[in-house]
Amino acid sequence: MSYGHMLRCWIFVLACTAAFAGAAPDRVVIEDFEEEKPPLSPNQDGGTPPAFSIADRDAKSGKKCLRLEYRNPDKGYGNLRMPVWLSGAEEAVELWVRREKAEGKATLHIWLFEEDGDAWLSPGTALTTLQKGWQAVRLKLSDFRYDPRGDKVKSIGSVSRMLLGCNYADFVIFVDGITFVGKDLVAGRKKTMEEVEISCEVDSKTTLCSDFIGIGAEWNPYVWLDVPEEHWKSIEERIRWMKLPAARILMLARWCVREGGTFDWESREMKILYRHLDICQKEGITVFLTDWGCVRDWVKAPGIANTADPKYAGTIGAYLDHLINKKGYSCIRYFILVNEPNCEAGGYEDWKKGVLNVAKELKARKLDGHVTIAGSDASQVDGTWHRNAVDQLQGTLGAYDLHLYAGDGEVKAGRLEGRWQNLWGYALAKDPKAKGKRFVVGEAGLNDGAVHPRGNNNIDSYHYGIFMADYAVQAVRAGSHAVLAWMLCDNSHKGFFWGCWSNSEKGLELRPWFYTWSLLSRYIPPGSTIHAVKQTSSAPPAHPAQVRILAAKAPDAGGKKGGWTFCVVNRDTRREASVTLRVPGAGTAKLARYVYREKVRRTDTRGFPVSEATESADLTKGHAVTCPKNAVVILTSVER
Ligand SMILES: [Ca+2]
Ligand SMILES: [Ca+2]
Repeated sequence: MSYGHMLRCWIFVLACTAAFAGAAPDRVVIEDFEEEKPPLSPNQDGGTPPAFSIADRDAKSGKKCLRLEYRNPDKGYGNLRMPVWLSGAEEAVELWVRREKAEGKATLHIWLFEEDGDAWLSPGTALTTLQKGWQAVRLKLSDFRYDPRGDKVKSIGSVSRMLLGCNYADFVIFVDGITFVGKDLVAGRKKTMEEVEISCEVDSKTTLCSDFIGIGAEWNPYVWLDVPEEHWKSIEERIRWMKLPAARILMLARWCVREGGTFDWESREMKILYRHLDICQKEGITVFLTDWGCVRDWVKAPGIANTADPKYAGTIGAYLDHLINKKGYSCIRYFILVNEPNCEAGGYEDWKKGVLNVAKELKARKLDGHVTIAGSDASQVDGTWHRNAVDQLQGTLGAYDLHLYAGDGEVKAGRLEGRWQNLWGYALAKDPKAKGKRFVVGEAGLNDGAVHPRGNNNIDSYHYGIFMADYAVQAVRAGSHAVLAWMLCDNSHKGFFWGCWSNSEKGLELRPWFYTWSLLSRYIPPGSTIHAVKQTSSAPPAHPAQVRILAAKAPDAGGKKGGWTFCVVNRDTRREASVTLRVPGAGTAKLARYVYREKVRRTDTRGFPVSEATESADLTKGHAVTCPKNAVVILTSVER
């Protein structure tokens, strides 16, 4: 064959390849190990990850490659992690591997982990069987085994990390050119990175919740820590700026009841409680007063045997009478018997008896028209307690409340909304009067990183502000009338780190999540109506938009039409969202725009959020707003 003929053949082959280019899979190198610092870190999973370094000779692609030196521990594994993302078009992972040495059963695995912890495991590559020199290892995603370790819902599009998994025996290998392969992969990955366009139509006829109470917080009396006067002033200023609509407040019978059933209304603890209630009364804050219980050692009160003891209800009746009638705290609108009674009341029957006893007391004292009993207040939405409370105490409970510290995976995936819908839905189905009752998330927080009851290791993170906004949006869209964060201020308990700000010893420092929580607290006033939002998005189905929107209409007041507040939560960490908000018939509005993003957030000298702009919006036509990736935008025409 002449050289010319060979060349013609090659041209023919290239032409054919070009003609069938649509059928040839794309290849995208996701890591070539050309940087001094590879994006790898030990995976904290109890194994012993390999030592790794960048080798700057004999690379397969580019100039450098990765060297792994693995010493197999007794546990038989060690993993390195690196961030990756999938567009849905990936069909295989390829990598180059060159063996320096490998013992016996030495094996390399590739793991793909979803954000919620579900995993996908590749077939193993037995390193001793590899030929000498660089070898291509091709792993088809369809051969990966699904390992349900997270929420047990397959969503390969949410994969956020890859592990280089080392197993069974010592080895030293070089790795280069980790590549995804797939049909139309380049276009798919490009599409996945593009800004998502979301069109939202607020359905002003469909009401998800009316007569809203508000986004509030737990604010327990400062009986365990001394708070300097200037800090009291700052705290009051913050509460006032937040227009805090609702607070759940701890109360103990032992603070006022004495041996023989007498009362001391001027005890140190009661005086501190009054100070909190004074502020609530002055600021118009709805109080959920919670008698924390009488069973556990630190809450036991003289003369009270257990939750079912009529003396317990008698004491509660006496102090409510004192607080409301004598002291004038009409802000106490709800009473909760025992914090998380599923854990702290001494059993369901005792608690049920206790609730009925308290109801009788309130009636006898003519307080039943003023104070509503809320319950069950069970922790982690204990379904049995909730259902029993609905079934057996619906004639007594005027509001339903439950606690839930949610996992970030559940919230990010948008499943929290359905969970609250189901819980409130049970009450709506079984209690004919539930439509007129309020549904309250009595304690809301993040479970990941929680050190119950003291704090959460993520509380200082930027992410906490995203999580809590997303939690609130979903819980409210599910029909909750109030979402109370655990908690407002670290001064409430010694050594706690759960608040919107740290305790006085640590300088009362505002945490990032104060930003979103305070805006939701301030701009969704009591009496608001929450509307359904019809959302359509340009995102590909394999990579749905992780954007949630809350639309709240404030009540008309003083002859003025109530404004709108929109909260847009973008959980997508790669894509901005361009959101067009439309409210048919709403006309124009001046919308102040607040943006919670990681790098820059506008605040005043006190640390309170400041809007980035105020824009004239034609809501009837549609108003477009960009929400950065992994951020929250709050738009409001509510004036407060
Ligand atoms: Ca390389
Ligand atoms: Ca999953």
